[in-house]
Amino acid sequence: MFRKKDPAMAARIPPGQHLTRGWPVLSASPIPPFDPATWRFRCSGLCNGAEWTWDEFRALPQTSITSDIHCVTAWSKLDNAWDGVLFSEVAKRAGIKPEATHALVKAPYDYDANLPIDALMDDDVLFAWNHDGEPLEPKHGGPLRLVVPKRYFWKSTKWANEIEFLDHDQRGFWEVRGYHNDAFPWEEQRYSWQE
Ligand SMILES: Nc1nc2c(c(=O)[nH]1)N[C@H]1C(S)=C(S)[C@@H](COP(=O)(O)O)O[C@H]1N2
Ligand SMILES: [Mo]
Repeated sequence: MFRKKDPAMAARIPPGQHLTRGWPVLSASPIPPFDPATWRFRCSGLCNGAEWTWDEFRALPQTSITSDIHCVTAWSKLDNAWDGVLFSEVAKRAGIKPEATHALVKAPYDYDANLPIDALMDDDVLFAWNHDGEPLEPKHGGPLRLVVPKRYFWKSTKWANEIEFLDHDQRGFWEVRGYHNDAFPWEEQRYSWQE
């Protein structure tokens, strides 16, 4: 039910945000085709290197996390149940090197989003294949998307298929187009001019 005036829920809505019904779709590209036979997830840059097929990736240890979504276009959606694998688990298996301080999480059509490794290693950051118990719909990033609950939702790369580990920060798709590098919703870090 949509309970706009529930104080406990209101306390979970950052400044300038409102609750949405449903789940809006925001995509800067078409939906990439997904073929489980040819799909690969790769780790590049400052790590030993890794590559998983879809079946191999799905066999990684599963975690379930419920978290809130805050999109910079001002909608928030509470209590999303995600199943997937922790970013930290993937990074560990890829043999992340100590020099890695940042990463870009990438998708087809040149989408990427940058974050510090510390942020990505948080225990609520995962690559999700299910939402509310159902396989993630292609329009929402299926088969696999990153979920970073503590940042605006553009940091949560849909159709994620690569992590590039870096020893410096490098702005991603929206971060070079006028959006904030850090993107904390509770600080309303929306635009790069605020930095
Ligand atoms: N690959 C990719 N990931 C993306 C985007 C995109 O255009 N391409 N849009 C981002 C933005 S701006 C938001 S708000 C969320 C939207 O996710 P949704 O469409 O599932 O609501 O995905 C983020 N991840
Ligand atoms: Mo967004």
